[in-house]
Formats: sequence, C-alpha cells, structure tokens
Amino acid sequence: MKITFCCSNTNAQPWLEALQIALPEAQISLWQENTPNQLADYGIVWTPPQAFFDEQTQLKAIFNIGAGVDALLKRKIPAHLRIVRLEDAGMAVQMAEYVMMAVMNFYRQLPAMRLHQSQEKWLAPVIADRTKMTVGILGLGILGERVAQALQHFEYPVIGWSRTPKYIPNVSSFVGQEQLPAFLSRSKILVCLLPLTSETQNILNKANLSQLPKGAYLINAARGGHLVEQDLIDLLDSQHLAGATLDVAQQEPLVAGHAFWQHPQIVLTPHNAAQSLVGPCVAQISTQINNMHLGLKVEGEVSQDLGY
Ligand code: NDP
Ligand code: OXD
Repeated sequence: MKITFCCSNTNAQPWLEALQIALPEAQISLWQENTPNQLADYGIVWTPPQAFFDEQTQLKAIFNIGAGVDALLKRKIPAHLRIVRLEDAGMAVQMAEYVMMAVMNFYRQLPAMRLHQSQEKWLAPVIADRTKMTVGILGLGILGERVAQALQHFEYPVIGWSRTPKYIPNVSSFVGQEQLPAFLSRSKILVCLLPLTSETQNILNKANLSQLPKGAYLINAARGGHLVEQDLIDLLDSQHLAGATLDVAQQEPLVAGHAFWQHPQIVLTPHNAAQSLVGPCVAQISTQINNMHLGLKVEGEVSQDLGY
C-alpha cells in the first residue's frame, strides 16, 4: 500500500520513522507542494493544502493526526473519501489534566494566593462550597467524558451537553438547543469541548454566556471559533464572568496587541491542552489503516454532513 504524509506545522521525520516501523510493507512518502508526488492509497494529514486533494485523486481515505477536523473540512474533499480522526490516542488524559489545572486554579483561587505571597501576607482565601461548583461540559464525547471522570474524582458536580443523550453515571445529560438554557444556568464553570461545526460556531456568545450564574468561569479548550472574543471581554469587564482559561483563539497565533494577552482575568495557553503524541497516534492510525485495508471495522470515521 502507498501512504503519503502531508501535515502542516509538524516535524515529519519522527512520524515517518514510526509509521515505517508500524507498517513495514507500506511505501510511505512525504507529500511536497509544487513537486510530482506518488499517487497514494491513504493520506495522513493535518490541515493539508487544497493542492493535496487536487493531486491525490486515488486516495481511499485520509487519517487526521488530530481529533478536530474543522480545518480539514474547509477543503474541497470528494464526498466518497473516507475521513478518520484520532479518538483519544493519548489526548484524553492530557485534556483532563488541562481542565483540572484550570478548574483548580479558579476554585482554589491560586491567583489570589500568589498575590498574597507577593505581599508577604499569610492569608487564606475563602473557598466556595464544592457542591455549588457545578462544572458543565459542552460536548460529552471522547474528551468530554474523560474530563467528567477526572472532575468526579475530586467530587465536583458534573453536567454535560451533547447532540444525543448520554448515560454516564452521576452526570446529568442535557441535549440540544432546547435544553441549553437549563444546562447553562447550572454551570458555575463552563468547559467547551465541542467540535467546531456550523452549529457550534460562536456558541460562546453574550446571549449564552449571560445565562451562566454570576461569577462563573469559562474554559475553552476546543476551538477559537466557538468564542465571540469581544463578548467574553465585555462579560469579564461587567463582572458577570469571573475569568477564563483559553487554549485557543479565533486567530492562532494570537495577534500582537490582542486584549487577551494582558487581560488580568484570562489565562492563555498556546493551543497545547492535548497534543498529538507520535507513539500513541501512529499506533492508532496504523491499526486503522490495516483494518481498512482488510475490510474490517474502522473507528473514528468522520461524517462530512455532521462536520465531526
Ligand atoms: P467527539 O466527537 O468525541 O465529541 C464531540 C461532542 O460534541 C459529542 O458529545 C457531540 O455530541 C457533541 N456535539 C457535537 N455537535 C453538537 C451540537 N451541535 N450540539 C450539541 N453537542 C454537540 O470529539 P472529541 O471529544 O474527541 O474532541 C472534541 C474537540 O476538542 C475537537 O473537535 C477539537 O476541536 C478539540 N480538541 C482540542 C485540543 C486542544 O489541544 N485544544 C486537542 C484535541 C481536540 P454527540 O456525542 O451526541 O454526537
Ligand atoms: C486536535 C487539536 O484537534 O490538537 O487534535 O486541536
């Protein structure tokens, strides 16, 4: 089988080496723009240019080396082409860790304690009642469910919102637009782990975020396109929201002078909440390629209609 690797902003060498070890029979090559490339059966991709699809007309499937496919689906992709994304592949535990870091930073008031430290004050902030610190997770998929488990370990009440109902022990499931207001009104901490689709774009807007209880905290570790950035600034300035941890932005890297850089109530990280690690990702992709090649069931297939 022939495999072509076309991943932007990625150091290709370790991936190519690991793939060749995992798939010793395969002819694996690095796709290059403005050069004739071998026509491959399978593509391994991350935000490939349109020229990749225009040239690679023999592809049976593409394997995305990330969980989110929003950038990929902006390309013109033949309807018949199968698209497979990563499911967990080592990202879920990282995401759970990231969300816990943000939740604990807010709940245990680390910024206030750092301030007291700088003032040489031995002063304990008042910690709110944990049972009132409900964490609402937008998107109860592979990552959202793992985050819910981590939160439950520390006995935070957890609720979740998704397109279809979920049955996770002790996690109340809210479904669809109709139940969004009830979900938001209970979420003292809101975590966004949705895919970016036409239905979820700008979902973190003033109308929705205003429905959170006063003093709520936002964690967006999904995509910058979920958040209307000025609406967040306005809600922080009016003190409806207490703060936010953001791993993603509308434009990445965040532009110079953007209000998020210096905002005292925003913790900003450079889209590294959960990284695609070569070992677990190659293990998963090589298994799926072999399964597809043998006509077996493949996990992680994306619906071009749903957009995730
Ligand atoms: P999944 O596809 O497993 O889960 C997505 C969840 O969102 C599902 O529960 C789904 O509902 C729900 N959902 C989708 N559309 C809607 C909608 N219109 N209304 C309500 N719920 C909806 O994805 P993952 O958990 O694997 O990943 C989630 C996202 O996290 C990725 O798409 C990516 O954007 C982001 N991500 C960010 C990373 C980072 O480092 N910052 C790293 C990896 C991923 P249902 O289950 O009913 O279909
Ligand atoms: C992903 C990401 O979608 O890294 O995997 O954001």
